[in-house]
Amino acid sequence: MEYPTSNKRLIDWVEEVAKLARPSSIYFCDGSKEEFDQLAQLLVEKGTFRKLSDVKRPNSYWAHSDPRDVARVEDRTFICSTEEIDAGPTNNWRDPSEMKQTMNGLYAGSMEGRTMYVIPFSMGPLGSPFSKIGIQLTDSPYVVTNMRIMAKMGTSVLEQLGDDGDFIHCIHSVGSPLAQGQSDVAWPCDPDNIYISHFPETREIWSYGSGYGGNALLGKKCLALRIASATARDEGWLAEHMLLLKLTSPKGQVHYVTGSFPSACGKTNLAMLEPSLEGWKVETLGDDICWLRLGEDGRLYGVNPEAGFFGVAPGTSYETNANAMRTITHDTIFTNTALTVDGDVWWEGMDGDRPDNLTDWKGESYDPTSGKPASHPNARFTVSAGQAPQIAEEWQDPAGVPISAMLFGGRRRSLVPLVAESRDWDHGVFLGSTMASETTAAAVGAVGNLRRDPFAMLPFCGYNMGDYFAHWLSFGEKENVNLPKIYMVNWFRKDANNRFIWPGYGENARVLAWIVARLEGEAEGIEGPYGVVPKVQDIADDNLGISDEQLSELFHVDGTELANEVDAIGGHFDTFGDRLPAKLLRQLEILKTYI
Ligand code: OXD
Ligand code: MN
Repeated sequence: MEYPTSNKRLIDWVEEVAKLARPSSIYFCDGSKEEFDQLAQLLVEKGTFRKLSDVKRPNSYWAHSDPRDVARVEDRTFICSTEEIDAGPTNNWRDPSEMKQTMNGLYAGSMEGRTMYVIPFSMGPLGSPFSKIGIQLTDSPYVVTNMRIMAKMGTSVLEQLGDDGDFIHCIHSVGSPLAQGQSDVAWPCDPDNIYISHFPETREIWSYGSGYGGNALLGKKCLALRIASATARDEGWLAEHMLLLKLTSPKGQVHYVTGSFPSACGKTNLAMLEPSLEGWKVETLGDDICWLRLGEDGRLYGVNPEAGFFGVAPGTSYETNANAMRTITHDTIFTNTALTVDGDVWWEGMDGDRPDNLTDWKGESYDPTSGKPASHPNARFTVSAGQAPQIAEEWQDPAGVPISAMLFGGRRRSLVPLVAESRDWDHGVFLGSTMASETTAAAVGAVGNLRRDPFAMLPFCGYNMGDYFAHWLSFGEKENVNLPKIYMVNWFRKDANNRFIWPGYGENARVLAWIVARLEGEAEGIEGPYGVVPKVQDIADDNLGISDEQLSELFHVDGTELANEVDAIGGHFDTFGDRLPAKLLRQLEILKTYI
């Protein structure tokens, strides 16, 4: 066959995988709009895609998955380092050669009757020192269409790779070969045999059995977080589960801010915030992943390595996230939402009443009396970031943007203040390493229901998390650096009646405004166990409608609860054994002095 590249490493590998998986043809993706349209048409013919109404949602498609293939599968996600200790206590470990043997068995003939697509893609702006090139081989045209939105892909990436460039090898098969004459299903997969395997030492990703989201779009969680975090440790940078936004004050002060939040803590909403405060502006650079490098001036520079948003649809409305709603009015792929009779999409939490005669996310006629939601709670939209009205113009700057502040957050009904500025870098890293979030909003009895999710990276760190903490601390040990300030935030404090005290959403701009005032040396604060917190008058005014008593509750740290937290952190730290940096234990000792 004729290849559109003379990169021998690439050609040899494509041929090797084809020999094993035995696709009926091989196709190199050029990344063009025509190619996308042709694949979308093919998916419509196969029944995977339904084209939405060109009046309601131009150039958009609806898909629904196999009900057994709806989300990332953490228990089927593996870090395959030579030594188990290098994967650490938070990851599933497998020996690399054993895993390859198992998966070679699964890949044998797994693409029969299908086309193997070759997707050259770049995470990060093409040619930027931040960027990494990957090649994904996949037998899923659904994946190709989503990858075209989520990453830079196609001919320009092949050109960048050149004749001898190296790349991250990514193999993906849905694991559903077709015998001759066998007709296909709309969502092929092999849900009983899913493997999402990472080989950080050889920078490879092997995925089998799932066609969905982070399991199958290998540039995202697999490459840009798990493999990139390990690469970043070796190369001296950071690959983080962070949003990236640009904040402009009424005085014209510009600050770039990142935020790490576990899932279901409003990360996409914050990235796309419409401030409630007059004169403030928020623009988006990224909603999920940020790569950070030190610049020559000693500041930390960030880029969003992705090109699109793969956002959760349910709960998204003009009220909660108007910018997201404006972004997805056209050229969007929806997966596992409900479908309306007039060819539009719908989900729980969308503005207005639920329309009649919906098709649910399983493709069946929806019965409103069933008590079940019409859209899957993890239903998604895939949309190009470039079409977001609030995208910052510099979002693809190859040099990245200098970060002023980093927010670490979680869902905590008590204890953790609305906002606190860490005392120094080590304290900030301590706050990140002890981040926790309540698994469900309805859970009672705080401590027992908490999941520790350090830096919101629990499912995404590609190596031993103790070493990851040490890597973060190492930035504070460098000379001539001017690192961002780290803030802990918590929008989710509740009162005695179990009601949220803080209104959140657009009002979170008040917290951002206080942070800018701190950065500019314009606000004082009060020192406490979590660092410096605002004076309440600096965060609230009469427009907010929260009593002074409630406001002070947002910052109250109860001694008994703090003592319990210190014990819980001790237990959390113990799991890392001798890989836990001593500096973090020192920080725990400091926290104890506040009990
Ligand atoms: C995501 C996640 O999909 O964090 O972004 O699960
Ligand atoms: Mn995420």
